[in-house]
Amino acid sequence: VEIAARLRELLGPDAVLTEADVIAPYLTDYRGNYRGAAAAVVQPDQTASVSKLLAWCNEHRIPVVPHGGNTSYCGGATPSEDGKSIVLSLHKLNRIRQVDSANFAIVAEAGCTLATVQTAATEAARFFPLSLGSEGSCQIGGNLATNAGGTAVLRYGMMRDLTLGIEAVLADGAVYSQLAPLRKDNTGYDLKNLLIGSEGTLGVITAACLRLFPAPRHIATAWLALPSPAAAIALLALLREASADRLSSCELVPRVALELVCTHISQAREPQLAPSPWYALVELSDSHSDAIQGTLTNALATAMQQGLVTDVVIAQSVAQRDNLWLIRESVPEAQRRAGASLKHDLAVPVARIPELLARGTALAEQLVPEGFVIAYGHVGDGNLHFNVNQRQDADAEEFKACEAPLKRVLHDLVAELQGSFSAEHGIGQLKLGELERYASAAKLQAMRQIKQALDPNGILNPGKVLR
Ligand code: 2HG
Ligand code: ZN
Repeated sequence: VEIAARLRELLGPDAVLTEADVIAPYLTDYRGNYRGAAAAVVQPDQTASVSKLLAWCNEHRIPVVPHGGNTSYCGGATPSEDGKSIVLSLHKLNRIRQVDSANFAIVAEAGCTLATVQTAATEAARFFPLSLGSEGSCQIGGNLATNAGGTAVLRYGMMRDLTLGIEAVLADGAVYSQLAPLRKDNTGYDLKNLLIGSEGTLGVITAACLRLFPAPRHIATAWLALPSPAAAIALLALLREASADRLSSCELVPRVALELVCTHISQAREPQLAPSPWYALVELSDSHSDAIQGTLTNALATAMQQGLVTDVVIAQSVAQRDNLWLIRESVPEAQRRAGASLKHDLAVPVARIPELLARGTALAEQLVPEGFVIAYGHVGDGNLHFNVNQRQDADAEEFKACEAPLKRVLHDLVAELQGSFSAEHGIGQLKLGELERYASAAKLQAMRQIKQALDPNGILNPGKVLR
């Protein structure tokens, strides 16, 4: 009660929420895996208020848990159970401060949804390429905090690659601000790239200057049937070469994922091609030339001759393209509706994807008879969501008991293949132990020293990333 009263004095009465039913949504994660408690939820609408809040919390050693669109898969925005934390919701810091067409840049506050930023760029005849299934609800602050990836990384990179500058509040309330649209700035340590991906443990990002691109006016999208994951890797190289690297997406979808989407997502329409064990969604785009459609058609003819592709549907309208993307982006939701699942966000060097799939599937089938593998995703980036769903008639407890042993063998496998156990979903509280296990001693020590230097009182999102 006392903390809430002090916060109201500090930030104004409207910025502080304490009613149990109002704050409940901030205390649990999207997947329902974590449940926490908090002394209050605060919702400042200015960077200066975030600064005041952190200075006060630092002085009083009160933990602060930054909170965006709450779409974390790793419990990164859920407070601990002890009720001592303050949840800092950024949703009212939601202005587009500037769209700067000449510099191909946009300055957005942390609480803007990703879709808001995409739309603001489009209205200025520019393009912001980060694209995720949750783009209507996830927020730029969370995208930055987790270095989000998605379906256009292949061509445009992850959030780090798309950021020119940030404004962030450090643990003691100091405001670091570098929002100029500079492509080049070699003046000392890169605080921007240190804070991006730090999941709110080193500072709270309040705004960012993001890169924009020429709008892709010509887009060619196809849904392909493939005999194998190895064919997908060969196809990836063929399409990159044939299109002078204008391939923006290359997503792999197994037959079982398509079937789940067709069963559970009523708006999705199954593409009309011969049944196949694997499918790929590929997209080429060009800001200038409409020859891109012909480039795709010719490249796919070559791919068919080489046996890399067995059947093809090329989208003939925006509605058809939207349907293909709906299928891909609905896989997580279809999986959720189909029942419990064990998720692994794995990355390996692209050429090792077939080995990851073959060995990973054999391990999962052996260890989890109650489940079936549904591995899909950003094959062009070497990143697969290697998920295992519970079979309908299977025993829920037996399935759940497989979680730890399956995780161990899969993460050991990616370590052997020189990969990552967290490609794009972060560490949060879910993967703390995994980071401790797989990161080198040198890396862990440097990370702990950085944390100690920037947040000596440990108030910033404690229990996330590092213990
Ligand atoms: C995607 O690529 C998301 O669809 C979610 O990263 C993946 O649910 C998943 O495992
Ligand atoms: Zn993904």
